[in-house]
Amino acid sequence: MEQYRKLKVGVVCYPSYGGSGVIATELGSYLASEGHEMHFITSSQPVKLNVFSANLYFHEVSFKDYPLFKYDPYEIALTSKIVETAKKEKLDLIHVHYALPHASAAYFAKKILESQGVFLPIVTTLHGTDITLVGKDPSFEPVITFSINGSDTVTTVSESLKVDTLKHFEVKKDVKVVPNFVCVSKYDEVAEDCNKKQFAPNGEKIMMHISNFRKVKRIQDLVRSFHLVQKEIPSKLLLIGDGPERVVVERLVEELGISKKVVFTGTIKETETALCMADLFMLSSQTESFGLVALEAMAASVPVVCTNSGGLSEVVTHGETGLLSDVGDYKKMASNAIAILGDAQVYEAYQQACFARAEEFDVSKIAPKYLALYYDLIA
Ligand code: GMT
Repeated sequence: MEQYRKLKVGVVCYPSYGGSGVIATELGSYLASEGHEMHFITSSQPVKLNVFSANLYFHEVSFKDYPLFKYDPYEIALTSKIVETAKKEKLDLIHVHYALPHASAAYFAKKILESQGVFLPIVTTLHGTDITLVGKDPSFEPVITFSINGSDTVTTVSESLKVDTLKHFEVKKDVKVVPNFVCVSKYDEVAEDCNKKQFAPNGEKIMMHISNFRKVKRIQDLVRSFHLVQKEIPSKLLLIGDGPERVVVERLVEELGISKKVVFTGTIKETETALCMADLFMLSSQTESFGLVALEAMAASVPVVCTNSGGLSEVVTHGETGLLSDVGDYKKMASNAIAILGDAQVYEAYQQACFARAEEFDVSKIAPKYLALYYDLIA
């Protein structure tokens, strides 16, 4: 029966660190473990992809450099690779994560395949910055609008991102919301060999932030919050990740005289190995379509202090799993952090609520929603 047939799915995503690539890889890995063939078509091997697992395949997009090219013709190479892989592997459909340039490449590939009598339906998942930051730039907007409308199924990772998508683009499609997810069992497994003492030898509270250190994260705000918190509660701040804003943040840490209490670790591969050390997670973003890392923190039973921007309030329940405040209000973030960390009983209630809420977003509950969309599409 069509409904139970194992599928062959092409997956296009950014292979580097970042929520959209993580979601694509985790979804692919989960569906592969359920017996579906998952074919990743990416510029390099996605950081979390284990190609030695059954049913997971990696098809590298590569192209020859030529002196005439000022810019790499990546989108063309990706289109060709989708066409080649779809025919060779007999893909049932292609799922692209992030509109730019994945949805447009998929549409182009679909049209090429159509001319050869091959049908390849497209699922496009919009992740956030492809809509809220880069996507609405006039230099990209017409292509994004066209490729969203050219996709057979369009999903967003939150209600908030759906609203933004409909606001910024003339979308004629029904946009479905499929929230992001975590594999909660992963967070249970590592908790035991967690070396918190390395950073907090005197029992200090560990406040943590993990991101790509881009401007949109407003890391300076959370550093200023920490500056206030550490005056009241013995604490350390672990800043994990790397990116364009790191130098600016390092300078601010110096200026505030808190260098001994702030640790920059650089990029890590698995967030669970860090989150098991955290007492509180901080996210001060200007906008966040979902805030996957906040959900990961909750899966590790870590309460979240964050801004109330974008889809964060769909993930973090104010007063239960964390506290939200306006973008830029770092003093409120500090008082929120103190409110959670300062009372052991309150803290424990937050911790329990975090894990319970994260379980609602377990991969086993969310991945079937994508699978149902796939089956609808090929029916
Ligand atoms: O936050 C980023 O800059 C990375 C970006 C990405 O493409 O990975 O994150 C977006 O997608 C994530 C996964 O769906 C969401 O959890 C993030 O909230 C979203 N980032 C923004 O909206 C700023």
